[in-house]
Amino acid sequence: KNLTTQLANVTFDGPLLNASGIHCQTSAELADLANTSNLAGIVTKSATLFPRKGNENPRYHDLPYGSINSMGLPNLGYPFYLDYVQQEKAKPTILSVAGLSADDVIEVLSDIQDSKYQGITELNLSCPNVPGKPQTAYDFVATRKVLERVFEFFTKPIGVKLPPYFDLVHFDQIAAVLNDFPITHVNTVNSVGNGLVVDVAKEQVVTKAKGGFGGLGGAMILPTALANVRALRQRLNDNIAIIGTGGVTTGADVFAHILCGADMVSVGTQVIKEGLGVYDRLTQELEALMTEKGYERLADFRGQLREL
Ligand code: RRO
Repeated sequence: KNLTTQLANVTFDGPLLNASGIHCQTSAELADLANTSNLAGIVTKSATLFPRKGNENPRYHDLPYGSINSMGLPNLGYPFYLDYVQQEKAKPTILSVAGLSADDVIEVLSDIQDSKYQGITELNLSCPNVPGKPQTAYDFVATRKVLERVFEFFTKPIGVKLPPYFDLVHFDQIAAVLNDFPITHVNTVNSVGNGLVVDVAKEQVVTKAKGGFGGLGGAMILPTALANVRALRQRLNDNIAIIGTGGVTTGADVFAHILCGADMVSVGTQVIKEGLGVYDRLTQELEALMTEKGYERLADFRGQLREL
């Protein structure tokens, strides 16, 4: 099989990535990803202007049907990750950055622009877990404003990480904004923000920050993720690639993301549940399914979802 796929100026050996935030915060974790077979590229933990410890524990909780997290953007600060992506040679990287303000974003991206890094950057406009900070990409005016500022000076490949949308009008609105800018890709979806998991035995929440409200991931969000990949593929310019993220637990789920139009697919919660061996299993399952269906390459079925 030929599972190669393209994003911006980069060819990846296969479709699978780690979801940002998953096993990608420290040098040791990033080294593990470099050594993980069938992981075609590495996405770094969203990095901010200054290092952050993140929210108080507990801040990640495993569920039978997924996960809830309220990490609060813990990271080593963007210079660490910018240095890392310039060292890493084993596989392509995507440098994820986030800001607590538009000014922070511009400062971080200015340094990336001035650096030697020629790889892909991804601007996270959708972190749900910083107390007092809304998810930027739910504000279409604010999103347009920050992208206008970015593209006044930024000439390297850059995409955006989006939150899930739940109304067709919102897909129209975000696509209308994004189609006005030379972004390389969108990564959809971030966790489903501000869910609330209730431990009935204890009569309490399961994560500490924000009164227990946190981002949902894993199997329970697969239909939401697929809807976002599909709806954005139907609305975005052809030259904007899509990374499908959300709810992948099997090779069939990877196939479904690609069928909805994803160029690449990233895996989060299931890596925490199963370990880094998940990428081998997903690849075997995807290839078996492709064989069964008579497909040789991802382009044979990408975006080909049928309607009734
Ligand atoms: O660190 C987090 O709490 C976090 C981030 Br930045 C994000 O983008 N998505 C998420 O589920 N958690």
